[in-house]
Amino acid sequence: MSRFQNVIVKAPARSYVDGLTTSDLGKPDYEKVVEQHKAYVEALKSCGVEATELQADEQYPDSVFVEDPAVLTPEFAVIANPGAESRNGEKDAIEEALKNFYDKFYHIEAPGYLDGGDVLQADDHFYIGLSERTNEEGARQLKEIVEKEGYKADILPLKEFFHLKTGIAYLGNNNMVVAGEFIDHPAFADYNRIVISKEDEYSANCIKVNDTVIIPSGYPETKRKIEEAGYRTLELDMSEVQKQDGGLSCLSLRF
Ligand code: CIR
Repeated sequence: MSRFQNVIVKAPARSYVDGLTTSDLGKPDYEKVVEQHKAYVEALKSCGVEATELQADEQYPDSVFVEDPAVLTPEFAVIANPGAESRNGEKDAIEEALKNFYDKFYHIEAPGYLDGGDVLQADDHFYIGLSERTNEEGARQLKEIVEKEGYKADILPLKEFFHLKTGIAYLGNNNMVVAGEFIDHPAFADYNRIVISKEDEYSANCIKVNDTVIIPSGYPETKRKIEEAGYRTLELDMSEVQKQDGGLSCLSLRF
């Protein structure tokens, strides 16, 4: 798994508290999400990356979730076409920011829709989830782009998870963290699976940043399993992010 040198993050707007959510965890506390976001950015920096911190954008309540408007590889950037109408315009600011780092861009075009949260890269293989946000045409376009660039790609219809990466994370060295519908999914049968129980499902959305796996706090079993697999872990309180259906991966683009 290649090392990351950069991340892009975006500060939460005050309008964050009115963003999209399906959770019944209550309204997030703005001051608290600002603190949690700062801790997140500090944690990323402590893993050895440079952080580009974009200003909050009140017009887009969910724009803190920068993972969704783009898919990045070391060689090229794909500007996604986010499937939620209220989020679609987020892609413009992300493309602008990425121009400082990339020369080669692809775009997912309507009638194709795709959220970056539905895309998992494991070495030279992309897994693309079909969800409420990513349709077959969007997934097909991404598959065509990455295959043209020499990667492999599989499209997987999701049964329960909101986004593909809600329930799965790749740690490198063939180690895959899996929960729910992915535990026995044939697409992941050849990986060393680190299985997350139903009650700890939220912690399946973790991120490996260089030598550290960042996990949400409050999941001692997940921490133990990941450390047993040989990784150093770092825990972050994600309560206000979880309330808006977000997780650790959603809050940054890492490249
Ligand atoms: C949304 O519904 O779009 C946001 N409230 C949450 C997006 C989370 N992103 C992700 O899982 N990649």
